[in-house]
Amino acid sequence: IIKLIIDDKPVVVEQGTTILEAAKSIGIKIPSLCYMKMDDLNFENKPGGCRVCVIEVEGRRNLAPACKTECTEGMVVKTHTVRVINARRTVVELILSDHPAECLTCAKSGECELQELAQNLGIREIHYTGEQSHYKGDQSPAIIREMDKCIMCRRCETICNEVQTVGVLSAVNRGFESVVAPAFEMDLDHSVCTYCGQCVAVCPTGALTERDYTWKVIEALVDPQKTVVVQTAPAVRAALGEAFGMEPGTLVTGKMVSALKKLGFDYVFDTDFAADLTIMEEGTEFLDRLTRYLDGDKSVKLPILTSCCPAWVKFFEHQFPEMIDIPSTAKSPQQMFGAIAKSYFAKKLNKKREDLVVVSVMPCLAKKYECTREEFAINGDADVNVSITTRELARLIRNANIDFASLDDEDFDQPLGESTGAGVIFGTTGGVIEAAVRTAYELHTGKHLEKVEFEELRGMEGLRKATVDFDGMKLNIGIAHGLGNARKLLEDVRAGKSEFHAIEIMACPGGCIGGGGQPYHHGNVDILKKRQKAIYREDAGKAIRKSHENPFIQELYSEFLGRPLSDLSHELLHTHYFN
Ligand code: HC0
Ligand code: SF4
Repeated sequence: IIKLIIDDKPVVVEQGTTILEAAKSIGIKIPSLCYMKMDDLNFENKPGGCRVCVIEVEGRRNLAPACKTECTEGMVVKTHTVRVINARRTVVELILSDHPAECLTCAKSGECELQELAQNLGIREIHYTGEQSHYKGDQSPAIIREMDKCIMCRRCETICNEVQTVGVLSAVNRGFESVVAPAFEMDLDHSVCTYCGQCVAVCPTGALTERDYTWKVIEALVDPQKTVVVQTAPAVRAALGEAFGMEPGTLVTGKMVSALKKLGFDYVFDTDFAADLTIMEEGTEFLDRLTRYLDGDKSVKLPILTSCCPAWVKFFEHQFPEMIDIPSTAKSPQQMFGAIAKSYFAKKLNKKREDLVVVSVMPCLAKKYECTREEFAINGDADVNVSITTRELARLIRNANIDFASLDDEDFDQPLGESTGAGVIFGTTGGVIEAAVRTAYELHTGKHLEKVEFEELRGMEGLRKATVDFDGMKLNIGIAHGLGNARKLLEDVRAGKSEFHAIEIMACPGGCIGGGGQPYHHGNVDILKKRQKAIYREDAGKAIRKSHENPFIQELYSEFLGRPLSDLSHELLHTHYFN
């Protein structure tokens, strides 16, 4: 235990604590730019490069970076002396001297950590001039890289390498030429990038942003020939409010529906409906595989892996190509929705599939890429035409001058807008498998499931396991979020050491609530936890909480699909993977 004084306040900390963390523990915020830490998610970036967090330690001649300096007994620290502030201003001015002055039009304006810092330090003039460096950027279907705006904080590199273990981004070249890029500075879409968007989620500036498709949506909305249908992902409702200044964890489902109707969508539907449909297909597939496996059928493999997260799908296609027969063949809810909207629903409207534009609102960047995959189109007409993020929806709402906070709640349209609590919890890590268990239990045992909450499947631990009792049959379930954690489970499967019957994997830390398209969390994991709680609240408030009890899902099967895994279900709702 170590005692020290920071800005005249006494602090007691454990050995090894940095001054930055010690100050934070007593409510003193030392500004930083490269430093970011998210405890529960195993993410820490502290290259000590930017020097914005410098502080003064009594008795020491030089200023010290708070993120790299450990507390020692009796230390006296000042975090905001004139000397410190002047040093910070110099540092930030130097960074700005090699940064494009494009704040007025930058996608990150208003949420840029560099901009905020410059404002807080009162910088009105840059005293350092000279030629600015220029780097190659690129545009993929999901992510835009504008490397002139990169400040070499290395957060993207750390999250891509250490948390996601994808390893696409690293610093190349030296000195003034150095830049964070894929190997050989190739474009992201030629690399093994999964489009998880976690690099975008932690980028402090506008160097990494989502590819914005809001104009594509507006074009569709004003086209009188088109019927425009929108679907909203489970995690969006638990975060959209933040973009309008609401507390993290505020549920805005009804206001979101209302805003979408005001924007002019012809039908406002719910991806959660398709999540229920996914459970019907994936749950049945699981039970089928399990029964055959238990009967000794050697051609059947377990565990089954969930397949609804497109970044995860891209990850295993690149990294575990010999195992592409293990994940469920069920399409993701986004894609199931598109396929049903452009067949079953188009038919109900008496329209051709090309007359419909399907827009999805997702917390995710990889969904932008998923909907462009060839197998999800017929004759060049994609099942889902445009995918926008929670942040882009917020922009559309502001664009249209809608006062979000004062909107009344409205209900989704029918029939593709009705969902159960099981569909809602897809938005958080552990939710997909919990939803699957609720349905698989009843289908397998023929018994009524009294308690639908499976606490053992919930939480924020990166890797979790639980055993669920199916009336005497013990099912081992694994859960991973973050691709590095997924890799660990997959390596066990490859080595034949996996103890699991079923595994849920989500690429983003926290699951979709932590998606790369959500309002920026700026490293605050509490925000993710609040969103997670909100998701479980929405589930608890639903009258129906098991996917197979959704009356509109039942109708879809009786009117159209027949039964789960029928020929038509296979054609519309299942897919295959590529290596
Ligand atoms: Fe998700 Fe989904 S739960 S991936 O995180 O499965 O993006 O929210 O929409 O498709 O439903 C994202 C969220 C979805 C899909 C669903 C799944
Ligand atoms: Fe890495 Fe994900 Fe960013 Fe791609 S999107 S570079 S995989 S962090």
